[in-house]
Amino acid sequence: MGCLFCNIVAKKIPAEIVLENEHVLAFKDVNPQAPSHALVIPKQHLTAIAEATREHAALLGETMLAAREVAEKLGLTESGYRLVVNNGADGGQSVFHLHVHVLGGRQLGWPPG
Ligand code: DGP
Repeated sequence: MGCLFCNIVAKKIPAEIVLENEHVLAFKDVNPQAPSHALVIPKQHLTAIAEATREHAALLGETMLAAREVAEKLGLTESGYRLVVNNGADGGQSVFHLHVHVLGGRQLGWPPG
């Protein structure tokens, strides 16, 4: 079956797409933790931020800029939002294709649970 998020990029698994360009895809999280919750992923498979090297610098930049654009599209720029990257077991990562969570639409707590 391969990687779940690679299958979403390949449109083999449906998702509610918020933004797509040459480098990244953004779609609504299937299990939202806030009124607005989207995921931004590089189309190129990268397991986790822990696996990133300088070679991925441009791709990571594209992913972060896309997260900013997604937040704007979701109407979160004025009220504020949070970008989250979970890494590994203690970080709570459950899908091993790098993704940036874009969360907003309510007051978010700190520190996270
Ligand atoms: P993380 O725990 O940081 O690895 O987040 C993975 C997120 O992916 C989690 O919030 C739920 C979401 N997710 C898992 N499977 C699917 C899916 O098939 N479609 C969509 N849209 N989101 C998914």
